[in-house]
Amino acid sequence: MESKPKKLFTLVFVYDDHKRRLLLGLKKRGFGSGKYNGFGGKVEANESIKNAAIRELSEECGLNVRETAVELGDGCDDNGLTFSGINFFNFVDNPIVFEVHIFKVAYSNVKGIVTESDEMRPQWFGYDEIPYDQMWPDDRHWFPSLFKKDVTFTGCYVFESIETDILLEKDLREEKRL
Ligand code: 6OG
Repeated sequence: MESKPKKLFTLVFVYDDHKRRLLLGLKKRGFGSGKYNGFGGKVEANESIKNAAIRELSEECGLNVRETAVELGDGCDDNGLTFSGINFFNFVDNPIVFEVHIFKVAYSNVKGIVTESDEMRPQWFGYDEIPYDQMWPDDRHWFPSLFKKDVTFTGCYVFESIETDILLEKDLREEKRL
């Protein structure tokens, strides 16, 4: 995997501890269509990973991070965005590895109205009702780490093919948040 070139992606999860619910989007088209996921996409040239995360969140579900966070959580930055981890996705038949940078943000730290976009249909799910059967198979492996306050994680996942959901290998490491 190390020898393959990598392409940068972002993924943002909006959580609401007050109502114990998580916002996911049903991908309507393209890669991963029919699956629920966070909001994200490719990092563009000359764009920071964080700015790409903020842009994709806004484009795909209408929510914008605040200039100044109102609720400060562990590891959250001025906008309320918390870096949570990085997943590497290697599809055996694909020459490029996906490097996905994952963030979370409290619902109190975003503005705007949750809005369906061409790409995503947003939907809230209770923390105990995450629809893993309609998500990428890697998600149930690293999701628990996403919700731990004191760790960040690095996941490495090998899929049989870019066309199928067959997960061949998985590896997850947690690091203590500084
Ligand atoms: P666009 O095609 O929308 O970017 N992504 C994955 N997310 C999960 N949970 N599991 C995977 O396992 C994934 N592979 C890619 C990264 C695609 C979006 O989908 C994410 C991006 O946010 C294979 O531009």
